[in-house]
Amino acid sequence: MHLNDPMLGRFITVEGIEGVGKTTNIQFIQDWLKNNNIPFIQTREPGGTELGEKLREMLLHGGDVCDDAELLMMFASRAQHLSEKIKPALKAGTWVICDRFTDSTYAYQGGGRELKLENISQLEKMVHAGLQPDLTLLLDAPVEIGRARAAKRGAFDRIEAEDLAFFNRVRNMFLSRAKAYDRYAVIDAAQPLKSVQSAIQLELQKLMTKADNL
Ligand code: Z5A
Repeated sequence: MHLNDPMLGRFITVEGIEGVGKTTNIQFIQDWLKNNNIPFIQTREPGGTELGEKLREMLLHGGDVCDDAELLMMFASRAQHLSEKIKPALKAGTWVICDRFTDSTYAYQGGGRELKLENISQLEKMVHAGLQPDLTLLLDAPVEIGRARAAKRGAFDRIEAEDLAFFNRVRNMFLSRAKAYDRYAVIDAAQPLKSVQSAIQLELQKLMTKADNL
């Protein structure tokens, strides 16, 4: 979403490779919003709606899914999510915190799977032309660190089972997009959690100041 449009809620997305601390830090963001009396919803992709959660289950734990089907399922989940949940919340002035969004599609299906970026861009235009996050927090850490943290959780899902080269392509795509778009804030997620959260808090304060000045 653009800061000067009439939708009042702010749209925050949290991105990064697996294990960098998205879930942990989304909890921190929720606490910060509560302390600042800002109404919000928290959601995730793929998922966030009944249809999206069914697609998520098939994507992460189903059998074989070919690369093009994977791409289209990510956008099918997103189209439903935007229509049913994200846009109504933003229109009502509610902030939305979303665990992953279209930047993940560029990173995983574009970078990781090496699908054509023009096709992703076409789908992005079809599904959410004119709507982008106000702030994208990219939690960045070397792949080895993220994987070691994620491994503590147990068995890998269908996408997590990819190799290091795949996740390095994913990370590089996130970093190259962060250079291209001002809405990104890159947070060094290899630091101790307290330092990560101080950096996130600074970004939230900047966003709140911009929203107050509208
Ligand atoms: N996907 C896609 O391919 N295309 C798309 O368009 C979209 C998604 C939208 C969804 O997984 C999968 O879908 C994902 C991309 C794909 N697949 N992969 N891989 P997800 O987002 O639900 O899950 P995930 O990325 O695998 O996240 P995760 O493993 O749950 O990790 P996390 O949420 O980033 O990390 P965490 O659970 O908060 O932290 C992991 C551990 O590290 C935990 O023990 C923490 O206490 C610890 N931690 C966190 N921060 C720190 C610091 N700073 N220091 C030390 N320890 C820490």
